[in-house]
Amino acid sequence: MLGRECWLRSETENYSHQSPGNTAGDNRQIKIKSGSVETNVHATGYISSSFNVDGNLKYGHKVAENTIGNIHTHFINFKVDLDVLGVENVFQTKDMKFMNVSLPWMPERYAMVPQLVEAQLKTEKEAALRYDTKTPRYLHIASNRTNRWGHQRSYRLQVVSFTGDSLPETEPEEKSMSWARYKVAITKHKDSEQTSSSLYSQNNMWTPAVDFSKYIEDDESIENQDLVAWVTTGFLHIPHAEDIPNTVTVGNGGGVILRPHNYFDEDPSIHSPDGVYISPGSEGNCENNKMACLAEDACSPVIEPFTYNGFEGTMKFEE
Ligand SMILES: [Cu+2]
Repeated sequence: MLGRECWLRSETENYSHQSPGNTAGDNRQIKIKSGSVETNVHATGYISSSFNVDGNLKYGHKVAENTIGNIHTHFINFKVDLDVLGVENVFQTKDMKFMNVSLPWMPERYAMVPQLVEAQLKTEKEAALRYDTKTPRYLHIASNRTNRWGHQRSYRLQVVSFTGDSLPETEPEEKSMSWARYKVAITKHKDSEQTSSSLYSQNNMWTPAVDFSKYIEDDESIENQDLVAWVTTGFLHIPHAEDIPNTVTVGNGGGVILRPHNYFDEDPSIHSPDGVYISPGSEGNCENNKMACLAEDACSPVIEPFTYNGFEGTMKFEE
């Protein structure tokens, strides 16, 4: 089956940073027909740089004559307002733990067997997963309705991120990006909590227009509520020679993938109209399996050899 996707791409200018950094971002949203949606942001544009003076190399690498690329961080916060089969949802986590189990066919021998660990986090404070803590590997917005196999229908938030420390909370400026304290935070949807930050926060970082941590302070119940997930991604940028002339996009980004997880009864893309089913014995059938007929089916069209006779006869210059 063809892995067809829908890509939406846009460019932003000068997204907000903890320290001045690159001046452009490449935003992508990819819709995949298995029901997944991936959204990510990559940095590009000119690096954060400064004039190289003696002793400056502890702040970055030299990338050109008299120029160093200053180390800085990129933090990106996504608001994921997801409703799974209606607005009444719960926040579920899944992971595994090893259990020492006696082998049924050899009871005196033991083996470490991975077992499923599931939990439901019930309040906003519980569900504010701090960046410096170990968090479960699977995070889900789930419905209490079940699929054909009896499991809660959910969408998984799979976070792609290489963020590390943000500013310490003791720094007064940190309040303006307090969303970076959490890898993921789940809040009850409120019309007054539209965004995790504000354009105006950069004008007054000490008493910012929006302080995200306040959304969590009231510690409301997130059980069977309309939920919003706030996802922090990003990376540490140590500019290097290959960031000249422009920041490399590859690997310099962060994003989140929303994946159906027991939401369906099977992979829905199997019902795509362009799906092809090849039954045993029909491997050589050219109609369904084009790969079987590559010898007959040329990949590129046959085109007349290219000839060029200059501009003679096509352009006339009058004296
Ligand atoms: Cu950067």
